[in-house]
Amino acid sequence: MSQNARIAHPGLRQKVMSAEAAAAFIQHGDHVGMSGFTGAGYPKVIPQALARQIERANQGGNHFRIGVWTGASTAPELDGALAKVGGIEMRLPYQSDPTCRERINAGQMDYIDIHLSHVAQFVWFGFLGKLNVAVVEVAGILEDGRLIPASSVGNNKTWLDQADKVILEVNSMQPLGLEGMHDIYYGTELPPNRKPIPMTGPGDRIGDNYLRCDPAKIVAIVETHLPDRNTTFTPPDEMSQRIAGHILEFLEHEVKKDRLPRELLPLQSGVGNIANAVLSGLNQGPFDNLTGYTEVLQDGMLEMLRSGKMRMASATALSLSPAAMEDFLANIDFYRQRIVLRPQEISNHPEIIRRLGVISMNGMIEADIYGNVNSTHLMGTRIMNGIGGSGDFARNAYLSMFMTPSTAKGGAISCIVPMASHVDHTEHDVQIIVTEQGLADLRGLAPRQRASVVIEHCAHPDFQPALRDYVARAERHALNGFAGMHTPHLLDEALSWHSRYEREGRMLPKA
Ligand code: 0RQ
Repeated sequence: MSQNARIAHPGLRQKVMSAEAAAAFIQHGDHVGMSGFTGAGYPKVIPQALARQIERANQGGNHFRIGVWTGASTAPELDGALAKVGGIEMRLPYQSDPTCRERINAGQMDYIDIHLSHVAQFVWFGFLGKLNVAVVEVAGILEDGRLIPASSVGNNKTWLDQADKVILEVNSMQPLGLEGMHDIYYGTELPPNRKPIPMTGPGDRIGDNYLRCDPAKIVAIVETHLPDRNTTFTPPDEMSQRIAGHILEFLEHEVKKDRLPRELLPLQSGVGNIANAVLSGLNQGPFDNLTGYTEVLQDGMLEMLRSGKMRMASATALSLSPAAMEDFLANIDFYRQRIVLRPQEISNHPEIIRRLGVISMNGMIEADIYGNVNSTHLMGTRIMNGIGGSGDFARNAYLSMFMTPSTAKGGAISCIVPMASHVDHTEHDVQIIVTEQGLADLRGLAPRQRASVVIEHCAHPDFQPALRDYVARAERHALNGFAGMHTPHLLDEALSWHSRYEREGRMLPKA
């Protein structure tokens, strides 16, 4: 029996076993709900033990594959390990693992890209079938069986509730100071019995500090002492600083126009270096008393909390570099007063995002001249990561911004194109597009006005003449009676930039 003080429930101490023994509870064909969100709070040893079992079974001629459902992206120990042995039949939702990406794009693994706020309710509704097993990392187990959540909450509440069998990893490297930082809301009902979610400010606490799970369902517990992924961010470069500069200038303008209060509105910021740089910019900017209502809390937001620029942040996961993690651990009591970690069905809830009036800032792959945004597919067919929570926020935000460098692959690709090769966020959900060239404010503009603003403010000068020429010819084509003037296009040519890139490695012909 384990003497681990983090497992205070006497009955559950009897369930401690090796990762190999725990993984053996997972069968071929199972749907497995795993914890983990942007490299935080994912199980670290059971997926690897399972991968070894899958590899052995498949070498023996069996066909052992499972469905993997998570909060969002995890790490090499989970997605990477299972994908490498071909153990994932179907993966959902957001992922960012190179091996998963390769297998999905090679047609060897299915992937369903679901809005992050939809995942839990799809499971409650029964839309995805039965959840067989939950594998969830926690920081500890109380004497009464309640669970101290780890560095992410994600869909854990739903996995623990819906799965037939539960396996826990109790990770003693997850700081016990996390206790009290979480807010697990248990008031969600199914339609037609839903009630308003009683939250009016980003820091409101409306739930419990702990996750609940029927101890009778817990079949195995594995003890670990391992760190989260803790990716390092590149320091803001000139490109991301220019993008951040345009956003800051725009926000100041909105305050002057009385369309935003001086302390702005709650900020949501997506994954990656540009998002992080924008927050660093805001940390040096003129605004004080800011708040965050986001899904993933990266270094930039932690810095703002530390400096006092931001007074409160709500998220579903921490995604910190090793240096930021050190600061977080050293000052965990300070941060517990200022951070609330919630289930992703709440951090990304359309009702709350709309009510709070969130300012949403996410990265994109490309935008077209009319303001449709592609966040997920390279050249229209190859998945990069997934839509994540960008759609939850963009459609419901007070202000929805998308940002990207104006070109990619050394200038061979324009990120402003005649027609997006895949659309995640339609022209109806996108208000502001930002590149290092400038910012296009599309609010209140009709499609042809939008095209002009996007090309003149955001496109790289190397691509502006070709984009202007495309629009001029598309309008002539429409005026000659061959197409509509609402969103003029040359349909045979609209995606020719992408197909030329696929053939020749560049979007425009050689001059
Ligand atoms: O490929 O590494 O081979 O060169 O795409 O590009 O510039 O590294 O992008 O890290 O800022 O991420 C949209 C993917 C941007 C991210 C996306 C190539 C480029 C490179 C990646 P290489 P960068 P970033 C909150 C919200 C969706 C989810 C979301 C994302 C690679 O922001 O996943 O917002 N967003 N969630 O060279 C072809 C183009 C390209 C291109 C770039 N136009 N065409 N290739 N690349 N532009 C978080 C969660 O929801 C969890």
